[in-house]
Amino acid sequence: MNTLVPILGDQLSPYIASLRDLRREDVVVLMMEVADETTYVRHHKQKIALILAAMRHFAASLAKAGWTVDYVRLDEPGNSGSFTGEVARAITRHRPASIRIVEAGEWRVQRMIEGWSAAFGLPVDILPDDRFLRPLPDFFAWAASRRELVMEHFYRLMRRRTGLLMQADGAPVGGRWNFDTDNRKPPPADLTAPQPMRFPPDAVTREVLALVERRFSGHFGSLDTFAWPVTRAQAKRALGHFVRTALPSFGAYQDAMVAGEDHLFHSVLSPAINLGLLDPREVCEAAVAAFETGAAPLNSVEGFVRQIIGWREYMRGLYWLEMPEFADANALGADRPLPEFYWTGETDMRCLAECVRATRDNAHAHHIQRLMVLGNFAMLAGVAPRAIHDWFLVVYADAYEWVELPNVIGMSQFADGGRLGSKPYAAGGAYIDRMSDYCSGCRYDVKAKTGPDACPFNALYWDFLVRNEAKLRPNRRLAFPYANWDKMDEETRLAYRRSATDFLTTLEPAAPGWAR
Ligand code: FAD
Ligand code: DLZ
Ligand code: SF4
Repeated sequence: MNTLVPILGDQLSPYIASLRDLRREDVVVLMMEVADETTYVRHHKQKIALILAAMRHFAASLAKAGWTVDYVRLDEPGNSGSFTGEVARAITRHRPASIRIVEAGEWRVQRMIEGWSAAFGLPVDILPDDRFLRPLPDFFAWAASRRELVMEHFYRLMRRRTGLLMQADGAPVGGRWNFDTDNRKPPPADLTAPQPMRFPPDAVTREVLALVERRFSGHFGSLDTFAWPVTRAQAKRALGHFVRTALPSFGAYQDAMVAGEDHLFHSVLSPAINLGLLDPREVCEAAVAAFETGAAPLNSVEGFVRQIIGWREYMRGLYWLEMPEFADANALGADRPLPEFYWTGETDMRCLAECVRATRDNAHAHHIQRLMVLGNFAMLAGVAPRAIHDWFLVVYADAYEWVELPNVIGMSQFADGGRLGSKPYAAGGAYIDRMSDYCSGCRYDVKAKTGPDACPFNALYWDFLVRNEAKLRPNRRLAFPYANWDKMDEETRLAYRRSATDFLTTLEPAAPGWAR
């Protein structure tokens, strides 16, 4: 009598619920490298390599701990190419009495798993993923009790629930929930940042890198700089390094962007957290410990904890609340194809060229690059949400639909019509100029408003507001920009609209086949 325990590629946690309370002799763990997962979008090469390398290391660590692991490699003869096909083959090999699995991170895979009991005639125990701090039923109950979903309210609930940065009397440590006034500083001219810890590939990872280069040579991105942590031990070292070197300045420069400084003071831990190599709780606790010993200031530690117990949990809850309709949301009716430069980086707009370059080299970009440059441009230009969603899902090593989709469709594109955020994150060139050093080396003039040499973000911003006036003018949080538009004379308005149209007609649509 045994139990088959499939462990998916983003479930690489030694404390995963599916292995808990089982005797090693009663279990066969199944891990599957399958073509369907490596190609459902044409992931960045580093993303595939990271997942497969981490899976192989994790399987070895389970085997060392005494578990029986049946590991199916991508190029193994007979590999059916899908999770369901591999579970079927494993059933014929092991004749289990039941299957036990932790729920999938993605809707698509979860639907697949829900079909297994009927398909195989076996009991399938699907366990909640308790690596997240907020169980989904609790999130749904919270959402049902609210007229509006406000992240800040959810975050405060999570602070109280976890006790992180809370005083015994129930007040937040430092007397405030939010240190935004100390944060979001523009970068000073001489700002340099520590580099994240790099892990040279070992023999197992080098074998995976060769496989990826062979099978996925046409996919976006470069493998040259691959140095991700691929084991829990490495990820814990990367966490310690971040807390010591970057966390103290995390808050102040959270929203800054500097050409050539690809990571600034960000942790670059999202791939390890999303894979399961690091537990979100331990990541927060390490940051809080740094505050308690005086090694990092409260504004940085609070800002960092907010991202994890606030935004990360909120996004995941929203994903499961809104799927599957979420994936097709297009509240603003945007339909432009993705511009080709998102894949090539070939554009005169230095901010975009630099963010695409970092994305290609590192399979990573930090939040403000994703939101206020790459996402903002797509929204202002009216790119179809599906097209930009596909791009984001492909290009980042941390991209899984449960977190990518709400960030893209909800936060960055306003395609959910404001379910997630009360107003679009739309900005002209002045914002990018204030928060980065990109504009000084750009062929466009950020101060110029219209004409062929003016920063395209400036005219696109107004064009976006006017194009979407029927839907956006009633939004009270946009009263100020619409009032400014109303004050402009007809000639200025026409110049903005003409500049935007002229620019948009120069955009080359992406060749088919980059993403799917
Ligand atoms: P840090 O700045 O060091 O933040 C610490 C941690 O907080 C991150 O590791 C992450 O776990 C969490 N976090 C921070 N912001 C968010 C957020 N908005 N949503 C969820 N978690 C957050 N994050 C992903 O993990 N996968 C994605 O595919 C993804 N796609 C995004 C797409 C867009 C358009 C935007 C605007 C954001 C996206 N994010 C995504 C959120 C965020 O940008 C990344 O989590 C962050 O840049 C990862 O880098 P880091 O580890 O250095 O983060
Ligand atoms: C993203 C991904 C890739 C590229 N390859 C695999 C794989 O070969 N095997 C696997 O178990 N998981 C892979 N993944 C991650 C899965 O897509 C992930 O488990 C789902 O997104 C979770 O629903
Ligand atoms: Fe980007 Fe405009 Fe600045 Fe150029 S001038 S870097 S396009 S914001």
